[in-house]
Amino acid sequence: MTFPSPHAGPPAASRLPVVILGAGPAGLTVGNILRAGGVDCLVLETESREFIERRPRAGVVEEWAVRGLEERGLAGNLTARAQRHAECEFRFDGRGHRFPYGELTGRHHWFYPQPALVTDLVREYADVRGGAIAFGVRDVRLHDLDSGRPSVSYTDPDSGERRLVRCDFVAGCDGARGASRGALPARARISRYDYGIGWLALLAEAPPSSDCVLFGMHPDGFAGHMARSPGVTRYYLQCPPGDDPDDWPDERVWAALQQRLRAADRPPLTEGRLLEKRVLDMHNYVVEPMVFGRLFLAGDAAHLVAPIAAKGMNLALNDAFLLGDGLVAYLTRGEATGLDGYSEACLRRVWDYQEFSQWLSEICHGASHGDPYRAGTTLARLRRLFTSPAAAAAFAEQYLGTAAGY
Ligand code: RFL
Repeated sequence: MTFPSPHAGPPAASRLPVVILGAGPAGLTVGNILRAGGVDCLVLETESREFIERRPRAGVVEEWAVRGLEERGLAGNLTARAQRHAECEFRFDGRGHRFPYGELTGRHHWFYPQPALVTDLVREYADVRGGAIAFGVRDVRLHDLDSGRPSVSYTDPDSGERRLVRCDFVAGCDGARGASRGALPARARISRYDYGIGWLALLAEAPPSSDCVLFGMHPDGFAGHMARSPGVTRYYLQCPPGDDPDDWPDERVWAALQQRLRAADRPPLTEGRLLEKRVLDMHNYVVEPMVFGRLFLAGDAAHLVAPIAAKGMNLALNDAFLLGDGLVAYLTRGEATGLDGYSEACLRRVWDYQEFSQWLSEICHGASHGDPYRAGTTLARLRRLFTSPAAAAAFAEQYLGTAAGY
């Protein structure tokens, strides 16, 4: 793919080099990279700033992603405040089995709530680097993506007027239900995988009950525990897809969590008020390629990975680094290599993480499938992590995303 030379001179008011859809981790990281590179852009976001700064989601950030943020001046608060984790624990056979992946690799995870990262990124973009951003926009539409002069239109929330912004590139970072996915042409290949299970995603106003991630493999179903902050902990409970969160009063939730994460050699969980209860129908998808004319997809707009292995935000950041750097190289120096290779470079890590999530899903859910054969092979996989150094090293590498190349 090649692009005509970027046009010279300052952009007119209704014309910008890049319009970014979505102020999530992907869009804000792209925006920050563009601003640091001296490229003008506009971020369009359907929600309010207050809303995106509070929306609870991810918390596990991989070390290479933190390094990428650091290199771009975006990790100051994260490295000062986030916890580091170098172990996880599998609970099965009524016991806790500690897995020291840090010891095996010399690497660790960072735990930093997604709303904290989004708050940092939006502050840096809008308040420090002077980036333009419009919150609360409505009815976002993409136009002429296959031409050299695409545009984006939207309704301004204050005036109710339609606005049109012409640009050179559209960065589609507006998540799983944004306008970018709605604008995909028929040639887009969308691969989807349904796990056939649900997860009740919970946020508890309670301190973490362990200093590491807990994976509970139980015949009743999977249960998970992940620290978010000293006072808030994320829990997951496997449930039927489409289950109603109202059928899960707090007492039922805590009884199931205590049961599925029980280990004779560990204290019971510390309980607290449940701040969030939502059922996720677990599925993954990948859009290929990730570029359609002048539309470059990044993050959940391009690929979704169920939160089993805590990979989604990390993939969004990887895309954003590659897209931000590629756009700056092209728009300031006319170098098209980064943009030309963007889709392929992203998709290698995307597919690797998709496969790992499937593999980990089998470990998490095999014991409760009701099929003794699957329960037997699941237990064999789990035990192998503690009996085979080669299997342990492979797991640690995939869990941390530290392979030498993707
Ligand atoms: P986001 O964060 O969804 O941001 C997209 C933004 O676009 C806005 N938007 C629009 N803007 C303009 N025009 C439109 N038409 C628009 N439509 C929507 C939205 O309001 C939003 O602000 O996508 P992005 O940037 O690609 O980031 C992806 C991550 O948010 C996602 O992958 C992670 O949250 C996934 N995930 C996890 N990932 C990890 O790496 N580690 C974790 O520990 C982890 N835990 C999780 C998770 C996702 C979860 N849920 C909610 C599915 C835990 C959970 C429960």
